[in-house]
Amino acid sequence: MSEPSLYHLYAYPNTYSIGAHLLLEESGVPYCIVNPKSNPALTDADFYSASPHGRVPAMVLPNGNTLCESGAIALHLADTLYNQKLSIKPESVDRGRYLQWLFYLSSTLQPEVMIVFHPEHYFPDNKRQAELTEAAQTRLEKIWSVLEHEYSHTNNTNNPWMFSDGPTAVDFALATVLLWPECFPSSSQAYPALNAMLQALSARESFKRIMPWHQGLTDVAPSRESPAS
Ligand SMILES: N[C@@H](CCC(=O)N[C@@H](CS)C(=O)NCC(=O)O)C(=O)O
Repeated sequence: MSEPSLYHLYAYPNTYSIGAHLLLEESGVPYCIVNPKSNPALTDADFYSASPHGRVPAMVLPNGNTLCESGAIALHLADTLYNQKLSIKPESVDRGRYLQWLFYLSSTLQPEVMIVFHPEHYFPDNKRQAELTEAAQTRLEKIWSVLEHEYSHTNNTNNPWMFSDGPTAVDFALATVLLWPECFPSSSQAYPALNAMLQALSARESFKRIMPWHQGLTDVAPSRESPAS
């Protein structure tokens, strides 16, 4: 691949790439989407040097450094882009809580999501896969109630985001999973605050711009060639 002069996001539609894609869109930086399964210019060696497990999201930053793991990408982009508007700054009293929930999404929520989508990674037979999936769904219910409590507890009625000054990387990372009906029962009345956050996100231009590709409605992945004015 040629020398990076912009952010290259390795992404497949409707995956953990959504959070990073939203951050790039929101911040207005030049970026392009590289789908490792359909990009002839990308070698396996390039992709695996950025993502040792061959997973998305992964990135090549404009300085040529690579990055993988959705949580690390979210933290890094939010801290370095858009005047840190999508981050909780290190000096803020809320920084610890921000990190807590970012890590919670990767280390408590994500393992259950992985089981729901890929029980075959854990057991070969259908019966044990079904039992494991059922256990993961029960654990997801607990996770949704913890997050619902956090969103309803910390926000006033006019603010759907986790923090009071607007959306941050945490909201985008969480929304990625809320979009997956296999994991989150958005029709349930049990999670009004989480649904309100998802609704607020759906109204944003960044979301409207990227989701047709993630939803399979177009083959053209939205990218940005020059900085947004
Ligand atoms: N821990 C990783 C998980 C990423 C992940 O599992 N990505 C999936 C898509 S959501 C993937 O690339 N799967 C393709 C594969 O495993 O070959 C992260 O948070 O970035």
